[in-house]
Amino acid sequence: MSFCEEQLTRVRPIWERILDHRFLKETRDGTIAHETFATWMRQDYLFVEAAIPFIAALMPKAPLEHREALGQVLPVLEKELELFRERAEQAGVDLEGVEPSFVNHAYVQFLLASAYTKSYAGAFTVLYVAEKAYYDSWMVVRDGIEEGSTWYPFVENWTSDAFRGWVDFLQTNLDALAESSGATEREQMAELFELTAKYELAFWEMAATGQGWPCLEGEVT
Ligand code: MP5
Repeated sequence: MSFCEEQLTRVRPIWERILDHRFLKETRDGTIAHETFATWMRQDYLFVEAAIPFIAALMPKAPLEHREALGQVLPVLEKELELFRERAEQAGVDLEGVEPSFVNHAYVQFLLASAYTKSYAGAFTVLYVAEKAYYDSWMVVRDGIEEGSTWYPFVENWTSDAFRGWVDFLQTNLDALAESSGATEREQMAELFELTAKYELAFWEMAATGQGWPCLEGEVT
């Protein structure tokens, strides 16, 4: 069994909760409240903004053969931000002046800390899990959402052949990195794998509940 298969099996209880999350099912079924989807949009816009420096911070550690692929992702992420702005305008969602929620803030700090303080293989693990979680999550939504939905362009973005190809690239290369890592390194990768899966679950929950910061609900934007 490859590293990714082994880890996806190990974290299956978390993964199942991600795929079963009401945010995804309600978006698929067209019953999601406009404000709930808007919360996800505002928070994920900040997350994607932070994903750009995360990828950039991986660059100095990346093996030469990964550089081109990582470099090509940066303009893709800029386009993704454009998609958020375009959809926000269409749906009357204000993306200005948004503060990250507690979960979003923690997740972004974790992303950046992985890039700066962990090995390349460790940070690459975080990248793979975040992207794989989005691919699998939006595939759940695709399986039922009406193509005329205002939110459909997000489905297209993360279930496209191009995105699937990117996730496949990450999986193949994460398996290769794990193959050439020692036991201690693999253990760290496994820990980062699980943590990222937990953050992904927490992110959907945050979007669905609109939870900001503990004990400060309503006092922050
Ligand atoms: C992604 C995302 C996918 N946009 N948001 C979360 C919470 N997890 C994963 O990353 P990308 O860079 O938008 O493809």
